[in-house]
Amino acid sequence: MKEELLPEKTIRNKTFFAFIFFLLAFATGVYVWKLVRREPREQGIPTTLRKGLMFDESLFRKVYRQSRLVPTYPISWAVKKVRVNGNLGLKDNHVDSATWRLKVAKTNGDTISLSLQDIQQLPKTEIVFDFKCIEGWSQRTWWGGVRFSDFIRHFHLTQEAALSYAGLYTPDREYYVGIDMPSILQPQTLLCYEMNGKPLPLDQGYPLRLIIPVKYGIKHIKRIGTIYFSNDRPPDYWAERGYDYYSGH
Ligand SMILES: Nc1nc2c(c(=O)[nH]1)N[C@H]1C(S)=C(S)[C@@H](COP(=O)(O)O)O[C@H]1N2
Ligand SMILES: [Mo]
Repeated sequence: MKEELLPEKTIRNKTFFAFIFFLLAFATGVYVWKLVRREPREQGIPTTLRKGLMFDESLFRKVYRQSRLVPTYPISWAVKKVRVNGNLGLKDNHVDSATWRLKVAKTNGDTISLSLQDIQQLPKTEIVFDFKCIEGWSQRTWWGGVRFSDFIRHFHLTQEAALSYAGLYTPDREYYVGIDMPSILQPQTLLCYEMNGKPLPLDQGYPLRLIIPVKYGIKHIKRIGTIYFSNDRPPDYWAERGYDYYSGH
């Protein structure tokens, strides 16, 4: 049988068109990149890229289920020496557990003031999980405290929990986070007062911090002063500096 060879001219034409196509694709890529770079910036990020991040985030929220639990481990698997990271809002080294109060702003305008004992009289929950920081490290650590959802029920904050977000800040308001309600009500989220079976060290948020295993470290605010609730996104220290507001993993 005679082989059907493509005529030389056809091959030359095809090569030529492939080359032109490649050139156009490359030029388009460079052009789009230049446009994006010239765009106004939102928190230092060009708006188009920012929109990409927002899209990722909304997708994440849709996929997320409140019932999703992070893996947990036996206490003996927890590290003994827990890393300290971030000290915003922790300047005061003289926190007195006798006079310290957690303030909870209710939707009717009232503020309730709770002592450490008020919180510790609720059932204690302990967890060992992989604490992950966005800087790229993770540590298997052991924490104890009150389930946030138990706290809501015990102090009759059901109207508050019907809103979309909880906001938390340190007594000096230097560090603050906003958390979507499904994540803060997830059963592994703790108002935490113990680490490795002992009261929290000062630099780890004494007397009370948030442990929220479904989120990265930035959301685990140390030394909570005030908790409030709202349908608008509460301000968030690291989201204001360009990090993902949701910060789930
Ligand atoms: N008040 C306060 N809480 C904070 C921070 C901070 O700077 N100030 N840093 C966050 C970050 S980025 C991480 S990774 C964790 C670290 O918690 P650890 O010091 O107990 O390891 O705390 C979070 N909570
Ligand atoms: Mo972090």
